[in-house]
Amino acid sequence: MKRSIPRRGLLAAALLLSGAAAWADGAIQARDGWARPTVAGQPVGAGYLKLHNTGATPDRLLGASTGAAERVELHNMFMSGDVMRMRQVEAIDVPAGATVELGPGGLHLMLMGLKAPLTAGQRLPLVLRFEKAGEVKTELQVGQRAAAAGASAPSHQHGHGHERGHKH
Ligand SMILES: [Cu+2]
Repeated sequence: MKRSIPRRGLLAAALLLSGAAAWADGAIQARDGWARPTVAGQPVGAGYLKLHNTGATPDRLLGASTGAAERVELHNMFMSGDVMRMRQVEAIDVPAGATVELGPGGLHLMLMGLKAPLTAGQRLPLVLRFEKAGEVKTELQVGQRAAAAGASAPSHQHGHGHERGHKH
């Protein structure tokens, strides 16, 4: 079973503008983490955040973990004809001096094997693992960030029975 997302989702992602919060100290900084609420029985959730590399060398996000899920995968979305699909990626590059945004319609954290539904207002501690920076701790706030930005975000965009087609 594959579910698809209308192309419209791309526009929604483009409307998500960055906030004004200050970055914390450290070569790699993470902020504005959030995750979509899920319903009972939904096995996976999606998490988003911004990564900023203040250092002079490129780094890569290799993985993440949270107590809320059995494991966290790095995913990207891509267009296949008129529908959007997702696949697992090995790492997410964070070039020197760059900010990389994980958001709806693009790169995201896939929370696999949720232990309980994610409910609005929850804060999920998250540990990011970078090739050079090592572990960076942050959190995901559960809520509807996309809706707050005026987008008609699909409420269940990661309900796919996960594709077998991971290419790695
Ligand atoms: Cu995904």
